[in-house]
Amino acid sequence: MKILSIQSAVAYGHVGNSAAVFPLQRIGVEVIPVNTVNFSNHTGYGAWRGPLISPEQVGEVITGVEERGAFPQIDVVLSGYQGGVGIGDVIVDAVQRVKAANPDALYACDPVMGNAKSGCFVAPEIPDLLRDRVVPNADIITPNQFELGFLTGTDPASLESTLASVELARAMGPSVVLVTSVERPDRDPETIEMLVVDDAGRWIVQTPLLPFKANGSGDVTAALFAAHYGETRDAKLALERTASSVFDLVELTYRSGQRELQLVEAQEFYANPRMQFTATAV
Ligand code: PXL
Repeated sequence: MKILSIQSAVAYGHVGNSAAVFPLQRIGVEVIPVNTVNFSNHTGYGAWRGPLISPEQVGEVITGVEERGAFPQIDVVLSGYQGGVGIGDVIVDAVQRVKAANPDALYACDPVMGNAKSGCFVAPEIPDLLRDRVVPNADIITPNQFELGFLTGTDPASLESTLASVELARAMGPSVVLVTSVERPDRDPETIEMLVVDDAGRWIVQTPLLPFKANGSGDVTAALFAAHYGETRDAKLALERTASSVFDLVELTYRSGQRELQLVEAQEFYANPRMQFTATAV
């Protein structure tokens, strides 16, 4: 399995490609990382240094990869946080060129905008760009419930309204929607849920709620799900593997008392997920 991953990179800590690449490599995926920013650290600290990489420069790197003859072997294109406007068009263009070289390739888009707690944490133009130009070209999207609401102009809360919003999102283009944090009002308050819908069915999984949110956990979730789905085309299995690995990663991080994901420490949890959670059909 080969994944072209177009995301941010940070020197200190783990978000974007700096969160996605190692877990993918650890499960045996050959990753081609193309970086869209080169920051010192994630923006959650409120201060950071280092450049955005211009859309032209990102496009140049992708074209160079194409010139090596890599595109026919790419199984999945993965994108996440978009540092600035302009990158979206570069990603869509790369997706179209990869699909021309390999019609079976999938595009997995994590439409990073923000979350219910913090609101929108990307540049104000990004959400419209994701909705109007990027998501319609995706096969897989991995929004949280807040992002799903923005993409579809709805306010999903209950399981029923979340499933309805997912169908609106699927009508925009993607056939696979993973909602990475479902917080329905009637859930067990000690749990958090992830939900996946594809052409074959709809599944939900509960994991214990941890009193803690580590930046980058969504990036690992999107990357592992894209790899497992790309490999198996089995949404239930991909969901269970992803939930298992990400829960153990975040729990290990929580127990460590560190702010940054303990990405390397948790390596066994990606390679051999414990499969401690079973998804149920909904
Ligand atoms: O986790 C998403 C993300 C990606 N890239 C950068 C970020 C963040 C979130 O904080 O700051 C640079």
